Amino acid sequence: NGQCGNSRGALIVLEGLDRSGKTSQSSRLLPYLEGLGFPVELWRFPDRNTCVGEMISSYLANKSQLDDQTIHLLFSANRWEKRDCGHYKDKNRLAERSLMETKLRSGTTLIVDRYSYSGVAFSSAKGLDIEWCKAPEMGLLAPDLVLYLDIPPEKAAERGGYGSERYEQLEFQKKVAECYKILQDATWKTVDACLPMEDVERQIRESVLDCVTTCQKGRTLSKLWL
Ligand code: Z5A
Repeated sequence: NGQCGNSRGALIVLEGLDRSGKTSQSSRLLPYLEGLGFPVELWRFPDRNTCVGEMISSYLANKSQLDDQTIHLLFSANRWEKRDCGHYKDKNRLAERSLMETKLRSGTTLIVDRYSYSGVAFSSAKGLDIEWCKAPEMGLLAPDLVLYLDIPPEKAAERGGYGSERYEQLEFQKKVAECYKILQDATWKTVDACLPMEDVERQIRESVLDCVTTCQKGRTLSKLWL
């Protein structure tokens, strides 16, 4: 779907089970790329700072109840609203290019901690149909690179233990891991997340540099699952 032939930033997504190290690694990646002179921003989903994000946060903290379909659509809406955030052509019409796309095309690399794959993996692990789960994600921008931080659920559970948030249970995380496997495609790079932090970081840096360089040369920007 993409038509871009120009230099741009890369859309890099980190995915993986709870406690796999996504937040640690994305916050290490940011200063690394900045240090090399690349414009870069760190995003994360869910973004709990929007109205939709507040509803998600309350659900995750078990302070509110929603049916599985509704929460799935809210997670997805949270990605769509960030995509469009604040970019209006005039007061009635959305800009043709989203905030995310504008950033990428202006040369900013986005490191994104969780994206649509989390949405689909967590909801399909509850038993929702995978194609139904993918549908509201279709048309969002497709990542250039998905770094999947691979860790056995048992090992992840040992890291600091699970808190009180919904989904932080071993049996459920096992199902999520199975669902993630189904979603893997050519943009995925699996990283052994059991290694020490610095070794994981080294593997990630290599793939990210490759990806950022390719996007600078004008890699096509495409849309997810269309
Ligand atoms: N969810 C959903 O259902 N649908 C969606 O569309 C989206 C999300 C986007 C909240 O996500 C929940 O929302 C999440 C999925 C669901 N539920 N679960 N499970 P979140 O992103 O806000 O929360 P999280 O994913 O649970 O983040 P987390 O707990 O912060 O995990 P992490 O970022 O992968 O790990 P970390 O914070 O970097 O590290 C965890 C601990 O491990 C910490 O003590 C580190 O020091 C340690 N660590 C990290 N790496 C290593 C290595 N290599 N060795 C040893 N120790 C390490």
